Formats: sequence, structure tokens, C-alpha cells
Amino acid sequence: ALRGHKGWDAQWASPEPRKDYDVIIIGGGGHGLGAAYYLAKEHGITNVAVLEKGWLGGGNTGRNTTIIRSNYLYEESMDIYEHSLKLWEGLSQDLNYNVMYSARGVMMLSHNIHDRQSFSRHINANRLYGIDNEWLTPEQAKAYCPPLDISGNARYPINGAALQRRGGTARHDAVAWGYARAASDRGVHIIQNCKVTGIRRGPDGAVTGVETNRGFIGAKKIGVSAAGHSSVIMKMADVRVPLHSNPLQALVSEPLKPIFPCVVMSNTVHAYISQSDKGELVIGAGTDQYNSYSQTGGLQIITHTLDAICELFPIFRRVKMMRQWGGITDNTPDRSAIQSVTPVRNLFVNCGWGTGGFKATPGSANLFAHLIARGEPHRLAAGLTLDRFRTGRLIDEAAAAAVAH
Ligand code: FAD
Ligand code: PYC
Repeated sequence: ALRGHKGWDAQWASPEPRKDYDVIIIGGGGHGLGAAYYLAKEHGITNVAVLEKGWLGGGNTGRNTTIIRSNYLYEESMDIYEHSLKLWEGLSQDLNYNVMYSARGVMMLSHNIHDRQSFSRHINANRLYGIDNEWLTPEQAKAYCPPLDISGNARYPINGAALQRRGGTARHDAVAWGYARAASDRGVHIIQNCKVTGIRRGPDGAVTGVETNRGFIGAKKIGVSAAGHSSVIMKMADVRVPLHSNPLQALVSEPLKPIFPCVVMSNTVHAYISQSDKGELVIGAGTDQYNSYSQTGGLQIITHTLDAICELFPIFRRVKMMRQWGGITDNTPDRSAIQSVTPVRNLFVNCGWGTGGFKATPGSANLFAHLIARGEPHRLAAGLTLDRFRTGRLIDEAAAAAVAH
């Protein structure tokens, strides 16, 4: 079927690495590619390389369930996720690449009094901060998502839901490819199959470049944006970051005609679901509880998730599942991200997005570029520095993460 597909232009250039760069970004996911794009576009820094050990978007960017929302509890989080949501709204135009952002609404199910109180707190905090979020009765939830079982004898009864209408989904691969093309057009070097194996420092302690499977590449500044492998890379510069890496799994069903109009999440029973434009039900689980770098995950975790999906949506009980996979998430103790200078001069880190960083991609990339270019955090990311693990000013977003950890 692909025989006729000839003469397509490459979307981005694949040059040989230069001897050195002003900035090297480690990690060719959405965050790293986006940061390179904004460095070029907003800060005029184009002598930049993104080094990716595999293929672009082959990490969590291409493995996630693409849920986008900004309904977090604390101002530090609302600031960055709402900045991101606003960028999502114009991203296809900005990149001239259709990232298929679809504001179909994210509905979070409440099953008990605790959920209801917690959601009310989030809804109030969000609305006071100018972010949309509203409470739905069970009947309103069913009207918004007809396959939902709200009957009184349901296994997991529903006493309402929180709805962020501006939330939704986007096409994950397109985000990586769109940023890659736009960055490459501005002169950024995108180098795939280039694994960083060491970080070199000079006599004054500042970074001088990276060791890779393609030799040494010099850099005045280095930005690490490597998700589940961030702590491995930071260790190369003798920096310990407060992260633990766990698999997070997702799976997709056989394709169905359009049946599921929005995104539904239930933290309490560990499941979330939407329908892709190809028709597949896209379903995700809570994290596997053990630390691991294996992108597979345990069968019992997704079995548990499918049990929950079948109870919430009995109409899907006979649907067949087609593919399953895992990605390695980088989780901090307070479930908030880290975007920070480090004890090593000219080494910057963007990590800790854990189970929830896809939605942050444009905002995080935009503010990480600012941090690298200026050497200090943007106002909207000022709370996310490594310092908080010393001062104790943690940002506890475990509830808003909405994925069981
Ligand atoms: P990645 O896309 O993982 O990019 C990091 C890159 O670094 C990788 O490509 C990797 O190959 C590369 N790398 C690692 N080591 C090296 C090295 N030594 N040298 C060179 N390159 C290296 N978030 C949401 O907001 N909504 C969701 O619905 C959602 N669902 C998820 C579902 C699953 C199953 C998973 C796994 C995650 C989910 N997330 C979700 C989280 C989200 O996917 C991530 O937080 C986000 O994609 C991280 O993007 P990134 O660019 O930082 O990382
Ligand atoms: O952060 O919204 C989220 C999310 C949904 C599924 C995985 N993470």
C-alpha cells in the first residue's frame, strides 16, 4: 500500500554533528525539541543540537495517552500548565504543523465523599485563578459522556464529576515532528541515534560538552530533558536529583466507530480513557509500583485497569485490545516537575514531569528555553527549582496528578 509513497521531503535535516555548539539538549522528546525550537525562535540562539539516543518521540512523548488539562491545585502548577494550555491552543498555527489539539473536555469522575471534597477544592482554586473547571451531577456527566454507567447498582458508583472543557488531547507524534521540523528550519541540528554516555567539565567546574557513541561534542551549555533517564544523565555530572523511575502503561483497543466524545479519568479506580481519531480506545493505568527501566510493565496493572473500564463502561466489555506498552516516568516526591539550574555551572535540568508531562510540553519547553538562555528561571517556573527539596517548600500535586502512584 505504501508503494506509491515516493519523493517525500524529509521533515527535518539530519546533519553530522558539529565539533561544538552553544547549547546541547539531551533528549529528543517533545520537551527537548520544543526547548530547541523556542531557543531559536524567542532567544535567537540557533547553534543548538538536540541529541536523541533513539528516534524522535520514541520515549514518553510517543507512548503517552495525550491528556491535556490545567486543573492543578497550586499556583506554581496552574501557572505552568495554563501557560502550556494557552500555547496548545495556537500550536498548530505556530508550527504550521497540525498537532491535532482537540479541546473535547476532560472529565474526572468522583466516586465518594472524599473525591467530591477534593474536586470541590480543585474547582474553587482553579476558578479563583481564572481557569475553567466545573462540577457536574451524575446525570450531567452521563449527558456529556453517554457510555458512562451512572446506575445506582454500578460497581463503582458515581456521585458527580469535575469537567475542564478546555482540556482534551493532541496527536503525540505530531508534537515531536512539528517541533523538530520547525526547529530544524531555524538551524537547530537534530541528531538521532546519538546516545550521551558522559558529561565533561572543565577545570572551573563548568560543562564543556558530552561524550556520545558518536564521539565528544562540545557545548557551552547543556540542557537535560530525558524524562525517565534524567537521573541517569544527571549522575554523569555527579548531580543527584530526587527522582524515581517507574513504568507507566497504556493500551489501545481495536478501532471503533466514533463512540466516546471526551476524556474520562478516574483516579480512584485507576483508569483513564479517550478515543483516538483512528477509532482506538486509548486506555491508561496507574504506575507500576517498582522502579524499572523496562518499557513493558506488569500484566496485573493493566488487568486491574481493564476491570475498572468494564465496570465504568459496560458497553466496552467485548471490545478487543490491540497493543500495550510502557514508558518510564520520572517521579518526584511531591509529584511536581523540576526545572532548574544545577550545582554544575551551565548545566540545566528539566525533569520530574512523571506521569503528567505531555500536557506541559509547549509550556515547559518554552520556559526551559528561557532558563537556558538567561540562566535564571522565568517567573512562571520560578517555583519548580531544585531548591525546594532543600527548603521544604514542596508543591504537593499528588491528587491533581490523577494517576495512581
Ligand atoms: P521523552 O519523550 O521521554 O523524551 C526524553 C528522551 O530522552 C527520550 O526520547 C529518550 O530516548 C532520550 N534519552 C534518554 N537517555 C538519553 C541519552 N543517554 N542520550 C540521548 N537521549 C536520551 N502526560 C500527560 O500530560 N497526559 C497523559 O495522558 C499522559 N499519559 C501517559 C501515559 C503513559 C503510558 C506514559 C508513559 C506517560 C504519560 N504521560 C502523560 C507523561 C508524559 O508522557 C511525559 O511526562 C512527557 O511525554 C515527557 O516528555 P519528554 O520530552 O520530557 O520525555
Ligand atoms: O496527567 O492528565 C494526566 C495523565 C493522564 C494519564 C496519564 N497522565
